[in-house]
Amino acid sequence: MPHTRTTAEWQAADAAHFLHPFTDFKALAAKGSRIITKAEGIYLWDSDGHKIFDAMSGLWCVNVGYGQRALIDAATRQLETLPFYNAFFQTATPPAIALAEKIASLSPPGFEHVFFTGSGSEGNDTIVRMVRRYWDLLGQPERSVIISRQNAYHGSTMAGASLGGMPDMHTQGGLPIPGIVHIDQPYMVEHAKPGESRDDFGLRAASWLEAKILEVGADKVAAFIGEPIQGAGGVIIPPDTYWPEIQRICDKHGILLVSDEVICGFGRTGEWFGCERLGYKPDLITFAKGITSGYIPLGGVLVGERVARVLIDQGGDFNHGYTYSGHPVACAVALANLQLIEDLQLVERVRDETGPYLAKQYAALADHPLVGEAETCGLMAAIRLVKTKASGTQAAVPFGPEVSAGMACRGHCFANGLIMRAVGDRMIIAPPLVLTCEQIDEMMVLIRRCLDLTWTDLKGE
Ligand code: PXG
Repeated sequence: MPHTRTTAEWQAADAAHFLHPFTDFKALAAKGSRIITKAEGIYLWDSDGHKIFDAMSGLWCVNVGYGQRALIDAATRQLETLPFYNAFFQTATPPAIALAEKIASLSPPGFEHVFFTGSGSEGNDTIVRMVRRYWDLLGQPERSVIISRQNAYHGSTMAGASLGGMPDMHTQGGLPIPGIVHIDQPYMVEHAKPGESRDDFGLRAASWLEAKILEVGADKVAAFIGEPIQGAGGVIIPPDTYWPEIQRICDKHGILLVSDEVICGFGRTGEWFGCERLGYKPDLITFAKGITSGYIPLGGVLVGERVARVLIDQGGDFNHGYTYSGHPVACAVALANLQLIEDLQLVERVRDETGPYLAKQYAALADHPLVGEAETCGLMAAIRLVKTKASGTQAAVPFGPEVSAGMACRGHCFANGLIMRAVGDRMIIAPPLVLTCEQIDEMMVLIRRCLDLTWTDLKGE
């Protein structure tokens, strides 16, 4: 689309007509949106011509970076051949079939079937209906409760937001829906006891699942759902002991384990799926975002054989699906995207090269006076901003609620051409997987500059 208007004109039209997601409409209308007009590689440009380093991959999704010709050509070819046909009424299109086959070939062993949706939220709605249907078919309809975690993000539909553990979402619209309960997140800063080791904390945090199962009654619990690493909650990386123990508890009680890989899937952690990196074997996997690198909306559920066999062999009709389940253009783009991830060896690069390099650079941030912890896993990372650093046995002191350190830092990032997200006092990144080590160096210069500017602002607080 030609950029025929000035920034002020775009902002005026935006304020007059466009209600943005997760936004205070009035405040944004008064301030004016930032208008992004083009992108290439890992960079964006705004309507005033500023170049911006996109350390968030759009919204955790542009894994192959912007401007990839293979994806653009795949979309164009498919639009010309068959822009749409549905997958209802005993029909299918070649891209949807080929993509289901491809995803099954990339997934951990035991996954052969894929259900397509238009987004991650729809994927998690599908999970709710599918796990309940599974237990119905096994003659245990009372097994309908799904256990999730505080501060999880699983989407914004009624079921997605209910599975999520964001209090600000639950206070609007009568959520959560019935049959969804939450346990605490495995976040040491909030929940560790003084002197507790990381491994011990991981086991204790997993034990909260067993306590909840016993409270609800194991014969009433259908599934547990979690993100391998909580993304929108602030890149909370659990201890290594956490997920294997969660797996053991689910197995012990026969409960389905669901891995929401909307962020962690397709290379983000240095494996194709986050569960492989964190050491567990789920029964179901939700995916979206990185499947098309965000070039076009697509999501879905990978269904492991335990559930698939029951749905297929005993299920009859599964009365669920979307107009865009298996959209041919989205599937064609996804196929080109996965091919590119393989050709560029992005998963291996994140695992062996850029992920370890980022980890080293983040470890070096420990000397900064604002940095409580700086942690990474593959190409996702978080810095916790603190008022006073830990010393000896003394824990770090966080900023009080009156100081918004994260917002202050985010403001400096905006002004310095870097997109880094603030979640409370956690500054988080998830850059495109095509990032090179030289570009990590370039990003670290920007991050340090923004931390220094934030420190200058806040050191008197
Ligand atoms: N699960 C996870 C783990 C997600 O991160 C969804 C499901 C929902 O996907 P859709 O495609 O319906 O948006 C997500 C989405 C943020 C932010 O502020 C994160 C997401 C979406 C919007 C904002 O970090 N993740």
